Amino acid sequence: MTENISVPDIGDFESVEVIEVLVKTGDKINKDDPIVTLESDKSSVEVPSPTAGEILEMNVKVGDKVSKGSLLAKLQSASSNSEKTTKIEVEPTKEQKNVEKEEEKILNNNPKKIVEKIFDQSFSKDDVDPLETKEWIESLNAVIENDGPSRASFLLNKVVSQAYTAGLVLPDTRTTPYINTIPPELEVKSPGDQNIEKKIRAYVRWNAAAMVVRANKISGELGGHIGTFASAATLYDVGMNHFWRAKNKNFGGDLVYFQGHSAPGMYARAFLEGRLSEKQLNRFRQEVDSGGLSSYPHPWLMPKFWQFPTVSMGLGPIMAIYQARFLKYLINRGLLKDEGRKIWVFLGDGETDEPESLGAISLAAREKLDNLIFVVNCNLQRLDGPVRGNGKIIQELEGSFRGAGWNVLKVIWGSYWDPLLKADKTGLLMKRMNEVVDGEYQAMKAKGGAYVREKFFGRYPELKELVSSMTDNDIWRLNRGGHDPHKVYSAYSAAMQNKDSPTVVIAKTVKGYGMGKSGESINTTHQQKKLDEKDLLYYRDRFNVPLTDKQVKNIEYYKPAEESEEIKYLKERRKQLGGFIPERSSFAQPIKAPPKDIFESFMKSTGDKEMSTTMALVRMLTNLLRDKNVAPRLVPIIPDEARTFGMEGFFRKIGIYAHEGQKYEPEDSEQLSSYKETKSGQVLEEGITEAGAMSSWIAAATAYTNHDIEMIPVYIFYSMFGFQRIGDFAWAAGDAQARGFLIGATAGRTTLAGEGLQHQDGHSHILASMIPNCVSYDPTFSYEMAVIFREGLRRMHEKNENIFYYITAMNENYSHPEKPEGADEGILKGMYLFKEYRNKGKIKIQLMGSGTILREAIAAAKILSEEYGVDSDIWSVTSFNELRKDGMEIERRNLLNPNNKKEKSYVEKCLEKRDGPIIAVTDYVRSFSDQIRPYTDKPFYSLGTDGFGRSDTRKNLRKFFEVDKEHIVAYTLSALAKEQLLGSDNAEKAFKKYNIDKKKAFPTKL
Ligand SMILES: Cc1ncc(C[n+]2csc(CCOP(=O)(O)OP(=O)(O)O)c2C)c(N)n1
Ligand SMILES: [Mg+2]
Repeated sequence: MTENISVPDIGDFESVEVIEVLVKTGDKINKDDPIVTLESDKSSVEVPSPTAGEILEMNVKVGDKVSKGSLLAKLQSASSNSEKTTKIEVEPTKEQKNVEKEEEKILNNNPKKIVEKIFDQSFSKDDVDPLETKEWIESLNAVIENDGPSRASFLLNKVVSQAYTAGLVLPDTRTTPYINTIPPELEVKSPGDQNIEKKIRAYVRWNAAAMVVRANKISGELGGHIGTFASAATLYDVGMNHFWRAKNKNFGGDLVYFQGHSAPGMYARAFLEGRLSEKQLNRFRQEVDSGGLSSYPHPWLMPKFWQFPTVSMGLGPIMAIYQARFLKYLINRGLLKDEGRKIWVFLGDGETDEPESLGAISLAAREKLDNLIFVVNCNLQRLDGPVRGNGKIIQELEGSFRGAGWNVLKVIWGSYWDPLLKADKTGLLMKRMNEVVDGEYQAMKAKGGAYVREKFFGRYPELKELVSSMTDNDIWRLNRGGHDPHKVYSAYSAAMQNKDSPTVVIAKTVKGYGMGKSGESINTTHQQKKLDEKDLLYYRDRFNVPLTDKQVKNIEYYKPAEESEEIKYLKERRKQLGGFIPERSSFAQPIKAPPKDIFESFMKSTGDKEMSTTMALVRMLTNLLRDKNVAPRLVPIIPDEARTFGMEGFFRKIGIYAHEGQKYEPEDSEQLSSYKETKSGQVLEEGITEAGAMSSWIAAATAYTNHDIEMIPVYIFYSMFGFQRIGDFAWAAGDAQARGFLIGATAGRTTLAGEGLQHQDGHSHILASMIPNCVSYDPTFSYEMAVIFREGLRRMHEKNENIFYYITAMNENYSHPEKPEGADEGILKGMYLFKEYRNKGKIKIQLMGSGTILREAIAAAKILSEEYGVDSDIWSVTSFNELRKDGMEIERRNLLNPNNKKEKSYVEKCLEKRDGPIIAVTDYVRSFSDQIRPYTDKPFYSLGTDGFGRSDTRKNLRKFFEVDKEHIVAYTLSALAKEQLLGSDNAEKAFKKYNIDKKKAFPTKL
């Protein structure tokens, strides 16, 4: 059957140009293969074939203008029942009618267990009819006993629903009582040997503290922390012994984000495992000569050990959420197999104050990230004092996480409390637990058993009686959940089983646990890094570390013999779990860079056709999606700006990632660029969260090490909301050795015209330049963009260099010239000669420009030549930042080798045979171009956009910031006068001619 392929609905566009014809007569094509590419003034989009078949006739050629309905080609279709392109596969929604059955089914999924009559003792003094209450409770207990907890939960839910229907006001259910979520009867017991584990934990604790104390004997400058790991040791130990599976040839590995300042504990364990030597421990925080251990988790400094930089608080949690999401993305796209890997994240309770820590928790629940487990170590303290002295951080966090849809497991009380809770027939113990605030809980742990008896139990006579047979020491031993390996094991085990939601384990601990007077639960614990002899002896005794007094005084490490049961046990546990953690490695295969022809069209002139560099980049990406090696690995990431950048064509072409597919028919389903969400979607459409988008980018940019698959993330954002907004993430990305592209779009202080002060970026390149492994460019023309992008692919993804690219792209439309012969090398190094004026030949200047302002420089050069007889060499500077790096390195080499012949920087080499002063103009602050001043002895004048932006037309803005062609001409003439190469009257006349107001204040003051 012959079918016509016509232009589908392309939205509001009429008469758009055909810029590529991708098939020819006789070609056999598949459904959805692109036929042509259309380009409006804002975006380009491919038209896919609605069906498979053979092309009989092409009805358009490059340059034709088409509209909706225009005939593109005729096709002999392969099958008669071809589908319409716009048909959306709507995944079935959950049956609404059967909600009740569904609910019951879910609830019944819980294993039927014998449950203690957990409600039978509690009653309230406010109870007006205790008998009636008793009856209710007995009915509930009967159901639990006879039909199981699931049925009981179901009935209670029904009762609660009924209560709401009847208009009753029920208590706030964001939080549960201040007790463990898992009752003792439902705890899963650890299979480990508790005696050995306790010893191992004691040695790890000791060695961690000893390492910090030793470093501070060398110099107090070195710093370090003891109290944090001391509070978290059990939380880590249980994970290390029983849960965290390492990466090996059979398994991808769990990913653990360690809390930054608990690093000493990880080193101490690695020492017992034989992975780190005593010599290395002695070099804690002394990294300058190689072989030291980094202060915190820094993959850049310990690339075979640490995986995730976490110490800038808040970054770890959000990066981990997007890591867990990205893992699901890779699985849903068929790039990784689902092995049930988990992402574990450790964070401090104080750290949860960071907006980033909790800022994305609703995404984790929405995306059903059951591969994600947070462990919040609630030692109730941060650096200066209590986290919530007047409240309860655990309850607050429970409310936030439950509200967001997480599975919350509170681990508040240790096993020693179990008999007390059981014995309390009054309900007062739980009441007291609920009413005490964190400031008091902290003080109790600092002040001993007698104090607890008085302040905690002493509040109610019944409670005082409850503990009357206990000594003060017994009371002191009543432990917190986070220090009880049984409770921790049970919570981790439940977290591993949880389905369809992320889990948070909220564990209560004591900061500086075991440090006694020197730092247990006191406000100064965080900064304690020097223990004197007395403190050390106390610490040894507290954990029974088998060291003599002399060894303690020498602050020796303790490591039992290789054949000891402890070391054998510890190694066996790790062997069972597949290897060591943390460990960083990569077995990813490089991606072959695409053939040159993918970029070839960008090397030619666009003629009269105008476009922005953003559009050129989007076209490049569209072409790359046709390369079989590159296409599947591209991860376009956009924070709700696809339409701004003309990328809406990607929606339908490669789909937007949505773990649940698309449950609705989009409003624009008939259109070519309709909003298509799909489970295998490639685009990460992040919504309005730069921090989230950047976290996704980091996950993708480090997939080569975390998942052994090289990915090519391209994150496109408003350049002003890039480095300025998420600079700390970019720094962490450098540390993590991310590989990928960051595209600062709508860049340039005067190029983004109407959006005004908060949007106009004149400094992102300066911020980017501060990250050592970030390579940055400010290209003007599409061929520059193509050369830079191609090289980025080659360096990062084929040659696996640990660098990432920042490229600015603009939204100003203009025509692009052909690439000058031999320009490639200069484009990549940072500057090349774009054009020379040799008309009159008397006076010469070196004119440099970047981004769209290069075009002002080009226009100024023409005026200078034609009207003032001033010749120029015009340099397109693609990267002042790269030129600066080269200059600094050469200058240093020259200084180090005073006897050698002076080496020339690349800037010097370009300019040495050229005459005249330099005028450098950019759409960025002057310090951007000023960076290369030291590398030339020519007079140097820079023009830039220092100051706050404002909305206006590009023309007015460039006039305001004095970077338009008129200012370039006038300032150049003035510079030539200063250099005594030209009379000053020329400049004065130009100031008049161009109405340049000399009295106007410097733009930074306006
Ligand atoms: C973004 C950021 N701000 C400040 C710090 C400095 N800092 C390091 S630890 C700490 C207190 C941490 O308290 P918490 O999160 O409760 O951890 P704990 O040591 O109690 O486990 C602070 C303020 C940091 N590392 N990162
Ligand atoms: Mg804390």
